[in-house]
Formats: sequence, structure tokens, C-alpha cells
Amino acid sequence: MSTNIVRAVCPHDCPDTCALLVKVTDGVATEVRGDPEHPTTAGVLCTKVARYTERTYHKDRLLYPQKRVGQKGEGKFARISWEEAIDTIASRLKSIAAIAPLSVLPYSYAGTMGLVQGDSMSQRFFHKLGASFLDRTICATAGGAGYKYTIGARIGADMEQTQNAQLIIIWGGNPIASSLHFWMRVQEAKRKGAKLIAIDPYRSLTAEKCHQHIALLPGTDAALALGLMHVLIKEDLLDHDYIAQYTLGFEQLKQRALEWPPERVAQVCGISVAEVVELARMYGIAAKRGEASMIRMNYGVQRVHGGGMAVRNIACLPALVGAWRHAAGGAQLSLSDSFPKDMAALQRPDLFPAGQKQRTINMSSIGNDLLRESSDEFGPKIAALIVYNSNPVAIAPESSVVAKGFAREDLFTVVLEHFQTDTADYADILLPATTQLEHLDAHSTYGHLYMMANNPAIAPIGEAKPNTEIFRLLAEHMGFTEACFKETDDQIAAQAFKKSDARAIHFDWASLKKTGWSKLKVADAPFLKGGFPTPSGKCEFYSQTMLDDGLDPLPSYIPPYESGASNPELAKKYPLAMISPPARNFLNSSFVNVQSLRDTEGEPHLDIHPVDAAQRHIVSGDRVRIHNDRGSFEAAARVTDKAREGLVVGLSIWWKKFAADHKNVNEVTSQRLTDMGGGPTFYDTLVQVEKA
Ligand SMILES: Nc1nc2c(c(=O)[nH]1)N[C@H]1C(S)=C(S)[C@@H](COP(=O)(O)OP(=O)(O)OC[C@H]3O[C@@H](n4cnc5c(=O)[nH]c(N)nc54)[C@H](O)[C@@H]3O)O[C@H]1N2
Ligand SMILES: Nc1nc2c(c(=O)[nH]1)N[C@H]1C(S)=C(S)[C@@H](COP(=O)(O)OP(=O)(O)OC[C@H]3O[C@@H](n4cnc5c(=O)[nH]c(N)nc54)[C@H](O)[C@@H]3O)O[C@H]1N2
Ligand code: SF4
Ligand SMILES: [Mo]
Repeated sequence: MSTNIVRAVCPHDCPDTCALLVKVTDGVATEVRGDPEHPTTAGVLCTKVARYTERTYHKDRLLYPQKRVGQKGEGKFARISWEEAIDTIASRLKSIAAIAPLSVLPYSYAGTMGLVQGDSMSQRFFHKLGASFLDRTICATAGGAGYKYTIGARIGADMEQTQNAQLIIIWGGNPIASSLHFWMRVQEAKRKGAKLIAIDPYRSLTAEKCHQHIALLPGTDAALALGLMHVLIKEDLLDHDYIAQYTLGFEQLKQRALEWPPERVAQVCGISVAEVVELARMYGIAAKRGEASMIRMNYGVQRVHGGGMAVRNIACLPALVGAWRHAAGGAQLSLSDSFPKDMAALQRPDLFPAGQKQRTINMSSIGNDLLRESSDEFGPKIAALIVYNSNPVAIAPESSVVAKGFAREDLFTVVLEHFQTDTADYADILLPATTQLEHLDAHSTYGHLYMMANNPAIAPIGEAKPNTEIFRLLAEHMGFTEACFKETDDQIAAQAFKKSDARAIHFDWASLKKTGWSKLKVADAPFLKGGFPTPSGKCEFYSQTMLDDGLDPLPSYIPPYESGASNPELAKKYPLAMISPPARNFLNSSFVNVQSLRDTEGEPHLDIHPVDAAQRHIVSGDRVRIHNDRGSFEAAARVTDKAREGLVVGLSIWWKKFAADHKNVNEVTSQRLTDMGGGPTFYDTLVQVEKA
């Protein structure tokens, strides 16, 4: 019997990007543990990945290529050989591309966050083909845009400093479920006396454990931030030296903030005046006392019409009180721009045919775009769709339209997957992909500052192949002869980070594979020495770039598309605001098919406040129908004051095929986009609820 330990990395779309130790006995992975030596992982894994072998060796893993034999969406397939699969795909793509290369669309997201399996060979392939580009907006682009206008890049407080903060504001996030390792450090800060505040319409697992919970109406965070600015300015709880040295546009900001007295804010946000004033005082006074305050901004604030502006407004707060002076202070949204990734080497945009027209399709409105005919404005109708690392039929908004698009008889669809997901059911050709335990990868992260290496621990299950290998084979069959299409995964991974960049000067792929992780060389308090990476080098309260982009150059409030205040007519029909944040035991739609995790979640639920439930004669356990003009789905009601009055919460993202009605929450969400960054507005949704 031979046993060895392989260094790996959790590939999932989670800021923690844990370092894994995989125990392999006679070629079989028997245990996946968190690396105790890796500082942020600290030997701990979440419930999902602690069971990783259950997912890897799942009886439903796709083991060989298949072709569709039933109706689209029916999910009936027959086994074929790899040769037939690759031949079929290459010949279809050749004939489609001969007419209009832009009618080919790749659709992918962060099923794996690996730089190699995520997007290297695949992007090279689609660039060479001259296919449409995909704007990858489904998660973080709204907030990313708002943060960048203000701070300059997605850089912020190092999560390894969290335990040293004295005030931690968790704004639109539920880290107990979605960023466990950050939460572990928050707990340590709490033991040392830190005060924790959650800002969230829902009493999430995290909000429940904070000292204070401010339950504002969804989509009103930008107004709350303006109210905090108002009080900080009125009560002079400011760091004037910091403002003078490090910020741009304070006088204009002041005029704007003065339009937002706490009374106005309280009304917009559906909270008390005291909540606004006391939070501002707590924040300002902490800074005056020399304490570090950290705002962990998350994704909850971004999934509404004004999501980008909300992040921008919140990002202004640390500069007003000088919180960035502390290594444990300031804010964190995402740290992804901390990494000097060499995307040009990985993805080779230079391969795109010179002089050919380009087109970008927004993944958040894929439903509408799949149903669009050719036109001068749109370009050619989408004729081929290659899906990998994503499950759009379950996760994209306005699902019935997405499904209608996928059901088009004249659409050629290829899906690369581990499992037969809701999306896989629509494939013409379904290909088995390897999991993280079976392939090699290099990783950056968005929640900490380590470059990471994933070594394959076991041989591929069945006939599964890595994404890279599938696109390598396709490239060969298409007759693409560039040397980059022959590169091995190892050669690709070695190009992941720019060695010429001071932050990664020590990067050496061969050693990283041995050690598993290596921290970037970056300053502790990110903007204290070099200023901010904005055009002015300052934190921009006033942004000329925003003005140039047609936006309000100052922090402002953009109301939700769908709310009682912004659309009273719609609210008469559909009076309840619905949000659908992640369930703890799922990762987006991944893991829903892992029995033990699904059993823990039970069935799709809808949390509804006792007052709203009573009006509808609903009691806990009732099956309810949630609906609006876009569609409907069913869930089991849980009557609870965790949801504030007027709000319903459906923890997500269920596979449709595991729900009794074969539908999920995205039946009712809309394809409308955010104010900036082209993001989705999942949490900007009015519904009505009734007994099913
Ligand atoms: N277990 C688990 N972990 C995950 C994921 C998962 O699916 N499951 N998904 C991963 C991914 S892709 C992402 S993007 C991150 C997301 O990570 P987080 O941003 O932490 O997201 P959530 O856990 O959805 O927490 C969002 C919180 O925002 C609240 N919220 C909703 N609308 C609003 C609003 O308008 N204002 C405010 N202030 N709060 C609001 C919700 O009630 C919810 O509690 O998590 C990652 N980690
Ligand atoms: N209603 C509602 N909808 C939402 C959200 C919400 O909060 N509410 N959250 C949104 C957010 S934040 C996000 S990020 C998106 C996430 O949406 P997606 O990125 O689509 O995430 P998953 O649903 O986890 O699907 C990833 C798929 O990739 C597959 N996969 C993993 N690794 C590999 C690999 O190496 N190769 C191949 N070929 N496949 C692989 C997995 O098996 C899985 O089926 O969903 C969004 N949708
Ligand atoms: S999902 Fe997140 S917390 Fe869980 S193992 Fe992966 S990186 Fe760690
Ligand atoms: Mo996400």
C-alpha cells in the first residue's frame, strides 16, 4: 500500500482559496484536508470541500463523451468516442465560423477559478477562431467598477490583518457561509474586544452573531453611505490631514452629502434615524481614538440597479476618517488586482484575426441574446454555444428565457461538465471534464494574497479530460498550428504571474508546486506610501472618469428598479422584495447534487416575515408559489423574522431538476443590468407569494 500527500488548492468561486492536502492511497484520494501551515486556511475547510472526495467519486460523474438523442432539455444522451465528439464539434464550428465567426460564443464563469483550467487554452482557441467575447459580469463587475472609480483597483485591506481591527462592518455579506476563513479572523478580533456590525436586510447566520444588525431595505445601501458621510461631516468626525493629502473632491462631496440628512436616509432605507447617526458616530469616533476599522463589503450590495454606486459610496468612507492609515483598516471588496497575472500570455488576445470585427455578449442577459435574430446592430445570431465552468440554465437571471434560448433547434451547444446539470440537459455534445483532484492549475485569489499551485492528485476518472486538453484537441482538429496550442498545462502555469513585477519577483512555478503557496510581496497598508491607483493618485470622491463615462461624478443614490418607493404601481401587484443569496452548503449551483449537502439544506425554502405570512394565511411548511410577470417557482415557507417585513428570502442556487416543480428562484429574477459594470440585478426583484 502506498500513501502520499499531494498539495492542492480549492478551485471554487470563494474568496478563501484554501490550500488543500490530499491524501492518496494506491491512486485513490481518500481524504481532503486544509493545510494547517497555510496562514489563511489554518487547517480548516468548509463543509462542502471537506467532503470533496464525495463529489469527485460521485456515481453521477460524467465518464465519457455523449451526444444528445432526445429533445433539448430532456437530458437523453448516448455514449460516443472522444474521436467522434471532437470531430463533430470541429466540423460544426468550422462550417459555422466559415459564415460568421462571431456567431460562436463561449460561455464560462468560475466553476474553477484556476488560471489554467479557467481560461487559458480555451481563450486562445476562441481568440484564434474570432469568436464573440463574453463579458463576465454575472458576479462582481458592478461593484468592481464602483470600487475602481473610487480607489483605482481591486486592492484593499489584507484579510490576514482582520483580527487586529477594533471595528468590523460586514456590509452585504454572509462570511459564515461564504468566506469562512475571514470569519474565523473576525471571531478572533471579537475575542480581543472588536465590535461587529452587519448591514443586511436579512438576519443571516453572520448578522445573528454580530453585536448589531442594521436591516435596511435591499438596494438602499448607497443612501445609507451618504447618510454616514453627512453625519461624519456635520459632526466633524473627519481626518482632515488624510483628506487633504490623499483625497480628491472633498468640497463637492460635502455639498452632496449635506443633501442626505439622517431623516431622509432613514426613510429611504427603512431604518431608524438613530441607526444612521449612531453608526456614523461609532465609525468616526473609532478613528479619532486611533482604532482600526475595517469595512468588508461584499456582493449583497451589488445585485441591484444602483449596485455599482453603492460600492463606490461605501468605498469613500474609509478615506473620510483616515481608516487606511492602519494595516487592519480601510475596506476590502476583492483583492484580485493585487496579483500580477499575465493574462496576455495565458489567453493570447493577439491571436484574434487582424481587422475582423469584434463583439461582446453580456453573460447576465444571455437569455435575450440567445433569442436575438441577426441584425446590423447585434451582428450575427448566436449559432454555437460552448459552455464550460458554468451552469447558466440554473444561475442566469430570467431563467425561462434562458431555457427558451438553449432549446433553440438551430443552436449547436457543447457543454464541458463534471455532472449532468440543468445546462448539460440542453447539450448537443456533452463532454466529461476532470475535477481539481485530476488536473494541474495555478491560482490567484480574490480574498487573500497568496499565489497557489494545484498538483493533480489522481488520474482522471473515466475518460474525463481537463478543459485545456479538450481545447488542445479541438485546436488541432481545426488546424490551428501556433505553438501555444501545443503547450502543456505545466508550461501554461509557469506563465501565470509576471516575474518582472516586483510583487511576484520570487515567483517560480517549479518551487510553487512544491510549497503549494507563496505570498505576494505587497505593502501592509496598501495606499499609505504610493497613494491610490486612480488617475489623480487620490481616493476620488469626485471622479472625472465617471463624468466622462456618463455617470454622476459624485456619490449618489440610484433606487432599485423594483421597489415600493421606485415603482408603486408594480408594488401593488408584487409587494414583496425578494433576495436569493447563497445557501451555506452549496456553492452557487455546485454541490447541489451531493446528497449529504443537499440533505442538510433539505428542499428549496422561502423565508417570510410573520406579518407578511399571516396576511397570506401562510404557516411554516406550507408550499408557496412565488411569482411575478417573469415567472414563478415553488418553495416550502419558513415563517421567521430573519426576513424583515416586506422581504422574502430564497437561499440558493438549487438545480431545477432537484425541485419538485423543476424550477428555481431565477424564474422570477430579471435580466436588467446594474448602473455600471453591466452586472445582474438578482436582488432587485418584486414578487407576490401565495399558498401553492
Ligand atoms: N457557501 C457558499 N459560499 C460562497 C458561495 C456560495 O454559493 N455558497 N458563493 C461564492 C460567490 S460566487 C460569491 S460572489 C460570494 C458571495 O459572498 P457574499 O457577498 O458574502 O455573499 P452572500 O453570502 O450572498 O451574502 C450576501 C448577503 O447580502 C445580503 N443582501 C442582499 N441584498 C442586500 C442589499 O441590498 N444590501 C445589503 N447590505 N445586503 C444585502 C444577503 O441577505 C446576504 O446575507 O460567496 C462565495 N462563497
Ligand atoms: N438568484 C441568484 N442567482 C445567482 C446568484 C445569486 O446570488 N442569486 N449568484 C450569482 C453569482 S455570484 C455567481 S458567481 C454565479 C455562479 O454561476 P456559475 O459560475 O455558473 O457557478 P456554478 O453554478 O457553481 O457552476 C459552475 C459549474 O462549473 C462546473 N465545473 C467546475 N470545475 C470545472 C472544470 O474544471 N471544468 C469544467 N468543464 N466544468 C467545471 C461545475 O461542475 C458547475 O456545474 O451565479 C449567479 N447566480
Ligand atoms: S469553498 Fe472556500 S472555504 Fe471552502 S474549501 Fe474552498 S476556498 Fe475554502
Ligand atoms: Mo459570485
